[in-house]
Amino acid sequence: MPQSPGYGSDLVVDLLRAVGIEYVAINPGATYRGLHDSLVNYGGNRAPELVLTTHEEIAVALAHGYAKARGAPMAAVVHDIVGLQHASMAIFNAFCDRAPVLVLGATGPMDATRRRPWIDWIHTALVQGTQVRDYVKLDDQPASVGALPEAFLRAWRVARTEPMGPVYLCLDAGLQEQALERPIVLPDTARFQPATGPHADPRALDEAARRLAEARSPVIVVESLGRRPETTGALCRLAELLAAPLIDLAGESQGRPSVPAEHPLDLTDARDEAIRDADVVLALDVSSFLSVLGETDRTTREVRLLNERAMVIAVSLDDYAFRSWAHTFQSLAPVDLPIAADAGLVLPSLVAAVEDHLKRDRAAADRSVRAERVAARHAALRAEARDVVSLERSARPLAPSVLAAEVWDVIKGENWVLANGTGKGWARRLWDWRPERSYGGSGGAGLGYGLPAALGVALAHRGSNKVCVNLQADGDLLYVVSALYTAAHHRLPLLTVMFNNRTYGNDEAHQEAVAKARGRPVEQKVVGIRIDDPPPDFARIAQGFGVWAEGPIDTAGAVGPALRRALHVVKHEGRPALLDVITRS
Ligand SMILES: Cc1ncc(C[n+]2csc(CCOP(=O)(O)OP(=O)(O)O)c2C)c(N)n1
Repeated sequence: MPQSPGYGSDLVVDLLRAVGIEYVAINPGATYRGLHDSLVNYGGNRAPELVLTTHEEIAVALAHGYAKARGAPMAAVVHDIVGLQHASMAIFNAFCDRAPVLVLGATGPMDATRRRPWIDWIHTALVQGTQVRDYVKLDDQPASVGALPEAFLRAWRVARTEPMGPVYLCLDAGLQEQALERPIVLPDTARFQPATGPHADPRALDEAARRLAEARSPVIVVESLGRRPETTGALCRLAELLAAPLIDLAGESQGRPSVPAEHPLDLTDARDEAIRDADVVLALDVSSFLSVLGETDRTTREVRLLNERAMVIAVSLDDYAFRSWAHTFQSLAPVDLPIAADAGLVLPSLVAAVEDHLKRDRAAADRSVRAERVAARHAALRAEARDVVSLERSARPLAPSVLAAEVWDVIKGENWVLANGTGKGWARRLWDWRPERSYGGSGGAGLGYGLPAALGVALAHRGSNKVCVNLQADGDLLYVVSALYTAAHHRLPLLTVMFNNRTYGNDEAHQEAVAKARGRPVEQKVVGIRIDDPPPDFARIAQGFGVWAEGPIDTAGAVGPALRRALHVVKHEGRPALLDVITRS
C-alpha cells in the first residue's frame, strides 16, 4: 500500500480513516472511479471497507441502520445525478430520523474541457447538492483539492451535531483524479468534534419541575428519546418520582423506542385514557404532537383533541431543525412551556429539580396510589396482549400476534436486538422491548427501508454475539429485495422473519375505509393492492441470492422449529437467514 496520497481521492481515504469510518456502502459509478480505486488500492479495502449494494437506496438505508446501531456514521458513496436520485428517498428517511449519514457523491468533471462527450455532460449538474438540499443538514462541493479537508471535516462535524442528520459531499471527478503536486497536511480531527447540544434555560427548567411536581395527573410522552438509550434510566426515574404514566409514540411515528415496555408505568397502549385524564403533559423529543394529543378519524382525516385543558411542556430540538420543503416540522401545537433543548441532556437536571420540589410537597400518598393504579392498568394491558395470542393461536393465516410470540419464544434467551420492524406492534406488547435493543423505523415512512437498514444494524454488531432480528413486511421488502445479495455476499448474520400478508396491508385498510364511506363495494379494496397473484416465493427469491431460507410457512406449529433452524444458521454459521411466514393483515 502506498505510504502517501498521490491523488485527490487518496486524500479522501485518509480523511475517512482519520475520523474512524469503518465501512463505505457503494453502488459503483464512473464519476467516483477515482475514489473507488483509492479505497481499494490506496486504502487496501480495510477501515474503511467497501460494502457492495445493488441500489443506492440500499446503500443509504444500510448506512442509516448502521448509524443508529453504532451511534456513529458510516459513509455511502453514490454515483452522480442518477445515483443520487436513487439515494434520495433513503436520505429523506435518515433526515426525518435524525440519523447521521455521510453521503459522498460525485459529478463532472466540472471543467468542461475534461469531459467525455454525452455521459459526462448529462451527468453533471450545477449544483448537484440542490437535488437533496431540502433534506440534508449540509451539502458542499469543494472546488480544489486543498479545500477538501475542511469541507470533509465540516460535513463530518455537522452530521453528528444534534439534531443529527445526513450530509452530502459532492466530489468533482476531476478533483478525485487530480495528482497531488505537494503534500497536504491533514488537520487534527480531534479538534473538529461536534458541539455539545443545547441545555435548558434554568428558569424554564425549574418552572417545568414545579408544574410537574404540583400536577394532579401528569403524563410523560416520548417519541425519539431512545436515540440515546443511556437516557432511559433518567426517564424512568422521572416517571417514578411523579407516578406519571409513560407514553411512547415510537410505534405510531416510527421514531426510536424510548420506554422499556415492561416498565409498570408504561401506558402506551392506553394513550387516549392517560391523555384525557392529564392536567400536565411533558413531551420529550416529540415532533408529532397531534399523535399525542389528538385522535384521528381514518376516513375523514379529522383530528379531535383528546384534552384541551392540559398544560403542555415540551422539550425538543425541533426549533433547530426547521426545513420548509416537506412539512417535517408537523402541526403547530399549542405548548405552554416550550424549551428548545436537548431532552437527553435536560432529563437528569429535570429529575434533580423535581426531587427538590417534591421535598416540599405533601401529596406523596396520592402519588403512590396513582402509581399503583397505573401499574395495575399496565399489568392488565400486558395480560390482555397475552390473551390475544392464546385466542388467535389457531388462526390461519397466522395472526401477527402469534408470530411475534413464536419469535420471542426462540430469541428471548439470546442477546438479541430488533434491527427493524415491530411485528405490527406485537414485539412491544409481548417482548422485553427496550430502547437499547430496538432501533425503530425509517423515520420518513419511505418504504424500502427495512432489510437494508437491518443489514446496517447487523454490520454494526458484526463480531459481537448479538442476534439481530428483522421483522420484515413483504411490500417493504419488494422495493429493495436485491439487498439480499449484500446480506449473502458480506455474510451478514441477520435473522429475517417475514410477516408476509401478501398485500400492501396499510393501503388495503385505506381503500376499505374509502369504499365504506362512499357506499362502494368493500371487496374491491384488494384491486391494485394485493401481492398474491402469483404470490412471490420469498424463500426461493432469497435462495436465489444465496441466502439460507425456508417457507412459505402457514401454520403456527411449523414456525418454532423453522425459527430454530434459522437461528442456528445465523448464530453458528454467521450467515443471513430468512423465514417466509404467511400472516393475515
Ligand atoms: C416509497 C413508498 N411508496 C409507497 C408508500 C405508501 N405505503 C404506505 S404503507 C404501504 C403498504 C405497506 O405494505 P407492507 O410493507 O407489505 O406492510 P403492511 O402494511 O402490509 O403491513 C404503502 C404502499 C410509502 N410509504 N413509501
